[in-house]
Amino acid sequence: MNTSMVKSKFLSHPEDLGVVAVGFSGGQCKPGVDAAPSALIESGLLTQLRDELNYKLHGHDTVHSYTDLVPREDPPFRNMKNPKAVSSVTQRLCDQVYEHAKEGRMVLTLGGDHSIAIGTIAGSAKATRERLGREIAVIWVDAHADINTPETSGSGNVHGMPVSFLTGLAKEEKPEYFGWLKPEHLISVKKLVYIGLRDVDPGEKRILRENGIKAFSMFDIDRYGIGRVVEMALAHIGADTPIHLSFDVDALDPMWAPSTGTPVRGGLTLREGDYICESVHLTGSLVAVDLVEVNPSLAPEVELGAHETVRAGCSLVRCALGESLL
Ligand SMILES: [Mn+2]
Repeated sequence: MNTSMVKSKFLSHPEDLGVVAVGFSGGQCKPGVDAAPSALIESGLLTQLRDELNYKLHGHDTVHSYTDLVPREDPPFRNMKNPKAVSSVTQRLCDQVYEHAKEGRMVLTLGGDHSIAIGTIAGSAKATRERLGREIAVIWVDAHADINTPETSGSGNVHGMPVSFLTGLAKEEKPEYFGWLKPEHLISVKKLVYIGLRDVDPGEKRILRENGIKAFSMFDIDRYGIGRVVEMALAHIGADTPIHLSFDVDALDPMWAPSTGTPVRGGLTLREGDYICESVHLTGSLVAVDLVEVNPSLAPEVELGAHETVRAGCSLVRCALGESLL
């Protein structure tokens, strides 16, 4: 048993934690984010989850690099960079997450860039449909909406597109370019909630508006406070829905998490980030967590920036998995 007093509503083995460490950075152009899982593990995250939160870990002894899946030639397709690599890595990751989730375990994925959420969310959506006959909700905590389609994206980096593929707003038939995503892998735009947005492209603003997607930006957090925002986000999802939390460390202000590929000022404090994770844990509805975009090699001008970012990431994960202050 873990020490948390919260009873899980949807996991048959809530004390079992499937860990998938994803050393992959192909969804964007800056090397280093693939080193995050090792840095998080070396700083003691998994030991803490085992010894302090009493989880029984599964799959934690390997950091996956997926080098066998990265083709020598991978030219852009529909404006996407490294499309074949990202497609096949996320497809494999989908299977990995699915294998844990179908056993009724909590699943923790350590990224990696945010493109990997295509795989993690697809895997947990499929397993939850099969196991419980339910759709999952997704809480996407991020400075960015990551909902560009290949056509609206300026950069072509797939880490800015995962939500459009997961909601079916972006479609592709060819299996080697995300055509492996089937209806059982997808999520509803109605069960998607953003928290922390502050750098949203014009095309993405249109997509959010046209699809009525619930999004709480930093403006809303300033206006209502983090407590009320999380309450409204959870009310939107509804009490009887399994939750997949996808947390991009760039949601935090660069003051707390400078070592990330696309930092944006004016973000969440570490406590606000922890609070989101603590609150989601308290619902008892959490079935999976992603922590992404920690890049220990990027820490411009900030002494110990990488160390601080890794520490912040560990804190977020521990809070989501049941650590409490008292
Ligand atoms: Mn992101």
